[in-house]
Amino acid sequence: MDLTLPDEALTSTLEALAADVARSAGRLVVDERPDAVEVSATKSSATDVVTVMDQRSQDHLVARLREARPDDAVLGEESGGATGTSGITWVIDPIDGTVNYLYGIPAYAVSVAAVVGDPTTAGAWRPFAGAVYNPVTDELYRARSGGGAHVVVGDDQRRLVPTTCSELGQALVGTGFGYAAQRRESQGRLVLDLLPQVRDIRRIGSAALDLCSVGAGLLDAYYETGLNPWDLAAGWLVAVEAGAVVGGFDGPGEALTWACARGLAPAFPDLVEAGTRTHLGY
Ligand code: LIP
Repeated sequence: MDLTLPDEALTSTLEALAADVARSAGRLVVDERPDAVEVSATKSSATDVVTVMDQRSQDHLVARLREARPDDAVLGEESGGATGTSGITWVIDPIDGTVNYLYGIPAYAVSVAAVVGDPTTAGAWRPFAGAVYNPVTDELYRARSGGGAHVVVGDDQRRLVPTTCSELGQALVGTGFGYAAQRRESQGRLVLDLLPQVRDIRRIGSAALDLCSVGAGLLDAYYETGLNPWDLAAGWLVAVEAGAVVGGFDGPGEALTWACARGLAPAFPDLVEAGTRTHLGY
């Protein structure tokens, strides 16, 4: 699989495009949020919901990306992507943290990443430009390969730096749970194993924001099983470009995605990989 990255000029242009469209879709989902957000459909289970605004945000992103980059493919969480010929695919989550959006919990984001390779196969792709935008806090996380990672809030831009945590017992760890009850039971058993060995657990509800939080030093580590490429694409790049370590069994993917401060590797990945094998049978 050819994972050669575009040159610096194009990478920089596509980072700016990712930031711009993530921000405009984020404004849409906040400014036009219905007073009573309704569930328009369910997917893998009765609690895996889609709202009208998830689809509107995706339609907005696809239209903007197709207009700017007609030869690129688009892979999104909701219906309506696009095929392409350029070798570049946009991997988009129109609202990551949909349940938080439904309940009005201010921890959801629009996630947009340009990648090379096949994003449907773990280990066969990598992001090179991307942005994660929380429209409630107005925090825009952005990154490109070799360019570092930054957070923009209003007119302020700050370079992201992970924590210097190097002791598992001191680690504040983020994680998440799937939409299927049986998977949640297994994930719960894994948390039971971890809890006595780390500082504490945080369940924010958005993998994209969790990964950016490791890059920003708001969490020391994060892991989750069952993620889709759109949940992790841009956050993966932000965490790596900030200087954190990110991985999984064959790279970040559905089987397992983890991220941590450099000082916590290999202790943290070894712990969550062993726990995932034990409780989730990988
Ligand atoms: C969510 C992820 C989160 C996970 C949730 C859900 P969605 O994505 O960001 O980490 O725990 O189960 O998958 O469905 O809101 O795009």
